[in-house]
Parts: sequence; structure tokens; C-alpha cells
Amino acid sequence: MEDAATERVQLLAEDGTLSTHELYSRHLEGLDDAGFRALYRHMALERRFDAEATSLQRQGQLALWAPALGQEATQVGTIAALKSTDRVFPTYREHAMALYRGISPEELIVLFRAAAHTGWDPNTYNFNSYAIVLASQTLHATGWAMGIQQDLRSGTLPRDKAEDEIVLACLGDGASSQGDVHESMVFAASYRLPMLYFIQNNHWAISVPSSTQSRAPLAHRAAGYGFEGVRVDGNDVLASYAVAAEMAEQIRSGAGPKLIESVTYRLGAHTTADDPTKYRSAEEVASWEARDPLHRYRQWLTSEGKADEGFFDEVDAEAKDVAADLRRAVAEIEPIDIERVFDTVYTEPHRQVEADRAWLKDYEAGFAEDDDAEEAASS
Ligand SMILES: Cc1ncc(C[n+]2csc(CCOP(=O)(O)OP(=O)(O)O)c2C)c(N)n1
Ligand SMILES: [Mg+2]
Repeated sequence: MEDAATERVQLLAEDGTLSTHELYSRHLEGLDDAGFRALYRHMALERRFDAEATSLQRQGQLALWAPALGQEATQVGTIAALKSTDRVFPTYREHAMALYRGISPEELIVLFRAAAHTGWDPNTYNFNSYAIVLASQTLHATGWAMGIQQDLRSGTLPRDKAEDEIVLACLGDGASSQGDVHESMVFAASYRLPMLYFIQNNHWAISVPSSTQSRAPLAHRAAGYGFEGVRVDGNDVLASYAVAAEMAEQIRSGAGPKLIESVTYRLGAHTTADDPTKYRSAEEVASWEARDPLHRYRQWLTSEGKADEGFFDEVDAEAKDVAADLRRAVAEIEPIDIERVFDTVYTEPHRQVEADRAWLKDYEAGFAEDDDAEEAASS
């Protein structure tokens, strides 16, 4: 079956040349040269942020980091095509989207320093907390979209405002296998909810390849629920932008839910706790490094005269500042009182929570004994 759900939409080829597409290209007309440059800037700043966060984890300053390396174009292109009033339900890897929305380095990193469940107020940025429980956010997104629809029907939300509040449900190729996604899509289709499903197919769910998660393109799933799914080259920032803009426009006009499967690649580890060399080949990674989204876009910006070396130098300098801000922010985060973790699970005392509290106490006491033993040995 040759259709948009099978063939991936690409505007910018790997050699940096731009082609036109009868449906999607018109959306690029809304971008001037500064707008084109801004896309690159957002990608490059996130890449530097990401590298710094990885280093900070290696230095023991963060508990964990989930790199978005390689996924900058799909994230920046998609979020740039939305309005700041549209509501985003992210996974745990949407750093380029979060930074694009204005979430600060400190707000973004505090979770990864294990000092808070989240560092920002979702209502400030219309960007929900990161969801670590796979696909749970797709149900939250559906519920949110149902709320919008009900407010619209009751007259609490005027139509022109509702059109500015579509819902983006982010998920990965692996999460697409969760039952929650099925329930979310059934409801979205039945109620024609204003939702855009955004699957970043980065080829891996930790060590499981996406070819195991689905024998057919993930974009085909949408047809089973009765809505449109499109496959896009996620390493092409312009196609990512144009396809998301088209989908968003249709959803705003009442078309119901849509799905984008963005074909991209996670160039880094799943998280800093993972060693990807154990399950994928160096050749595979190298083949995707050759399709680097920043390199491709930079080539085009340069050849079109939309950006010169001065611009790229400025972005590099700004990226250094972003990294320095992140280091400073991490050092300034106050550790939390670990007892709070147990106090805030239930309002009433709970046996399991108390057992966990006792376990931690024992565990910490173990370190005190080690310290005593070390002191005794050295005296
Ligand atoms: C419900 C649930 N099951 C399992 C996990 C453990 N887990 C965390 S990430 C992950 C893989 C997710 O892969 P994918 O959806 O492709 O997203 P990616 O990490 O590639 O961005 C798994 C199995 C989890 N967090 N939640
Ligand atoms: Mg994945």
C-alpha cells in the first residue's frame, strides 16, 4: 500500500536539497529567513544542553539522563508548527520541545537530579510534566482534549479559543504497544477529539527494535481507528514542521485526531544507565550519524544564503552559555528531604509505604556502619 502512511514525507533530502510537496510545502511560506534560522538555533542549543547533561550525569551530578541526541529536528519542527497555547503531553525525552516552550535549564533538570517529580508548572508553558510511565500521558492527553470539547459545548470556552488549544500526545515506538494507547485512540476517534498523536519512532525501545513492536508502519495504526496517519522523515526539520502545521490546521478546523509517525533515530544511549553497544551495531549507528539532522539543515541554510558563518558562530557561543547555565543550575539545586517521598504518596498511613521507609532507614544505616569500619581501620 503506497500512501502517506507508508512513504515518509521528506522535503529536505540528505544532500541538503529542497523539493516541493503539493500538500505540505505551502506551510514553509509562513517562515522568513529569521524563522528558518531559529529552527537551527533551537536544535543546536538543545544538542549542547543534552551533551552537558550527559557529562553531568557521568560526573555524578545527575541521577540519570535520557539523551535526545539525533531527535532534535523532529522535536523542534513539530513544536514550532504549534501555537504556544496548544497543550503538550510529553514523554521523558522531549527536551528540545520543553526548551522551545521556554522551560529553563533548572526547571528541566531538577527531575534528573532526583530533587523533584517535576520542575515546572504545566499551566505556565502548556507543557505537562514528563511521564515516565510509558503511554500514561496518552490517556491524560485524551482526557484533556475531552475537557476542551466539553467546555466548548457548555460555552465556557469560546470556539476561537478552543481552536488555539489542540492537544499533542507524544509517545515512542515502544510505548505504542501499550494498551493505554489503544484506549486513548479509541476515545479520540469516537469523540473526534482535537488531538495530534506524535510518535517518535527512534528505532529502539531500550534494546527492542521497532521492527518487533510493529510489523507494519506505526502510521498505519491510525487507519484502524478511523483517522489519518502520516509518516515523516524526522531528521528533516522542514518536513517535520510542514506536516505538523498541516495536521494542526486540520485539527483546529474540526477534523478530529491525526497521527504523525516520525522516523528518526536515537543516536545516544536509551539513558545514561544503558549501554547500546550490547544490542545494536556500530554500522547501524554510523549510518544514522551520516543522516544527522543538524548537518543536513545547516547545508541548506548555507547554500540558500539564509545563514552565514557569523550566525553559526553566534549559535555556538550561545550554546556555550546554555551549558554554563545548566552547570550552574545543577550546582544550585537544593537536595530534597527524602522523607517527603514517603509522606506524599497517600494521605493516610500505608503499610507498604512504611515498609519502604524502614528499608531506606536500614539502607542508610548500612553506610554509617561502613564509615565507622573505615574510621576504625584507619586509626
Ligand atoms: C509502563 C512502563 N513499562 C515499562 C517501562 C520501562 N521503560 C522505560 S523506557 C522504555 C522503552 C520505551 O521506548 P519508546 O517508547 O520507543 O521510547 P524511547 O525511550 O525510545 O524514546 C521502557 C520499556 C516504563 N517506564 N513504563
Ligand atoms: Mg523508541
